[in-house]
Amino acid sequence: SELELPLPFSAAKLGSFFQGRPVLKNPFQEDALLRGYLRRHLPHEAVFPDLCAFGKRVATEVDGWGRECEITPPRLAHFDPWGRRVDHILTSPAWKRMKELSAQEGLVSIAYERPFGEWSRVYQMSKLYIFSPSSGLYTCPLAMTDGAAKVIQSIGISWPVEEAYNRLTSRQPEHFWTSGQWMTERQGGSDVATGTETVAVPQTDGCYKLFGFKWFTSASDADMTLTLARVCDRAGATTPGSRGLSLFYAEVSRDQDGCLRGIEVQRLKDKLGTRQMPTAELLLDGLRAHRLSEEGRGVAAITNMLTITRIHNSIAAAAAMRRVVQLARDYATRRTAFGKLLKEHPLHMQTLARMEVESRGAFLLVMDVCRLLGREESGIATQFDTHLLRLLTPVVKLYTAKQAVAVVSEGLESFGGQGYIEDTGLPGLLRDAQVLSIWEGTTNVLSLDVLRCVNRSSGMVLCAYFTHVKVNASASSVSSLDPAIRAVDGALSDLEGFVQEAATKVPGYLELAARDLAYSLARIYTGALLIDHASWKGASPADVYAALRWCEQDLNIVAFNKDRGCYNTNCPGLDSALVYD
Ligand code: UCC
Ligand code: FAD
Repeated sequence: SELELPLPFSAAKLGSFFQGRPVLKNPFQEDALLRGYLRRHLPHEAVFPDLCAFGKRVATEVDGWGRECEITPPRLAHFDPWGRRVDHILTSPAWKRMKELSAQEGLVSIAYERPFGEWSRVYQMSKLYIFSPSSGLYTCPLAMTDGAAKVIQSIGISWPVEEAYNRLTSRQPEHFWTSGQWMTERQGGSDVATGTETVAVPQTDGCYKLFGFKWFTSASDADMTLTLARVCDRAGATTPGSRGLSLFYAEVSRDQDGCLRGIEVQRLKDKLGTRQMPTAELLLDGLRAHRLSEEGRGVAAITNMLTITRIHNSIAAAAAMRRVVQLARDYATRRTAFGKLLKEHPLHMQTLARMEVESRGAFLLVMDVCRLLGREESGIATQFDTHLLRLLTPVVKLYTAKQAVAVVSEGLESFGGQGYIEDTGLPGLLRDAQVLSIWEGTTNVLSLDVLRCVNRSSGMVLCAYFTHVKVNASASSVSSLDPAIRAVDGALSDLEGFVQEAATKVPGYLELAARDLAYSLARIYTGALLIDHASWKGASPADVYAALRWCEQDLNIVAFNKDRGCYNTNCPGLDSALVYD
């Protein structure tokens, strides 16, 4: 009868196949390049156990909090039950746990305690790199917190910012503070000099009251902020442009009724991504503040913060790429199509290998900038290092941000339709990557910053760059790297020729070339770093292969060349070995 038929579908039976999900394993143990890089440069015994334990915690505990931050976004309560304007930003318990964890793990403080001297930044950023994709965007307030501590340190840790500095760099959760960075106003986020309307009215006690409208303020639940405003004279007049801007420090505090002092939270932004984090529009209505810079030196004073936050941004970009590759390669061991696992399809593995090569390049580039920052902060940087750090900071930020959008997008595709499904947690990776090229300076603004530092140094930063790349790429004695070395040499000569020729052109020529120049600087430098790493005695065959592939896929501008090594018959095996290294 009908009742006896073995029907596979019914209300109680949905079919027997359920796809296994990609599993997040310990991101430290899963990352051959990170471990290799640290073994090479930071062989302190304490580092590996700490990163390994932290990686385990991230995979088993913190990643779940990150997800909770995404699905429980912050809300703004303008009024208390009795109608009083309070502007409470209500965040999830997971977001608050991220703050505690950040203090305990020293995610900011390591940079200031400097337990490993010049390598302390590399250590700190390695932790952030492991944490970032699981952090529910908590790395955003941490970036600004680190930047604020850096600004305070650079101007001198004394009243009125001594306590703030101690709190920003504290390991005690109940003592730890985060900072905001309020620069953008309605008329300009890039062109801060023209766009800033906020005025600072001097008070008789030496403080100021700020009046203005800050159009984007991320992590608006911060405990303090650094911000820009124009000091006005007795007649209310201010100086226009960059020369009128000063840097201010303000605490975000509440009165005994719970009302914010001197600030109204106008609304929270409705954003494509970064939804875990409250980004607000703030009316500054008499916010009490202290001037930290000389009058008119606000932009120059806040650039220390920009350097730090741009490096954090690059870490977040590299980490997003690493995470999507880790998940994609795991998924490729679980998903079958056309009779075999995805990892057995050569073209799929080639796709993942290309993502892996981009991730490796980004990692080495950003870690090299952290290395330079660490040298500068330990007082051992040469003039050469300082030039490189200045040039590479905008370069690494702009380039890795673009890579992250491309790699994470490709990564979503590697899960097929599931990559597009919200509660897998995967789409959020792409949404969050998209902001990396916008905030902290757009691609064009940073490309122009590259030109700015080239011009201000009378070309010395480029001299440092060319010398460094030549030394890195030519020191290799590994013969299998020869094609990569030739590619870097060739690209470098082309670039040198271009720069010399550009100097003879009409004004405006270099401005139009700025983005392409910045991309070339990033690609060539990264090629040299991959070669250098692959030449290290502890390097793996995958390191050599990655260097060759980068120089082929990122330095050969020819779109389709039948001689390309990546189509050789031995490649599928090498691609797989690289992806699962
Ligand atoms: O977006 C934001 C927060 C988002 C959340 C944080 C996330 C972090 C990562 C998280 C990962 C998940 S905060 C807003 C960020 N806004 C920007 O980045 C602004 C973009 N615009 C620029 O970068 C512009 O280039 C300006 C505003 C910095 C400069 O414009 P001006 O007014 O045209 O500047 P000038 O006149 O050329 O430069 C003024 C001074 C000069 O020094 P002096 O006066 O001594 O000659 C410059 O050399 O500042 C110096 N300067 C710099 N110094 C300018 N830029 C730099 C620099 N990058 N480094 C060192
Ligand atoms: P615009 O300057 O109007 O840029 C528009 C376009 O013009 C861009 O493509 C840009 O590249 C291009 N452009 C501009 N100038 C030039 C030029 N000279 N040559 C060529 N091209 C040019 N800001 C803060 O201060 N604090 C925060 O906490 C903060 N959080 C943010 C959070 C989020 C989620 C977002 C999206 C933004 C945040 N911002 C914050 C603002 C951010 O820093 C700015 O949006 C960004 O700097 C760009 O400024 P803008 O929006 O005014 O763009």
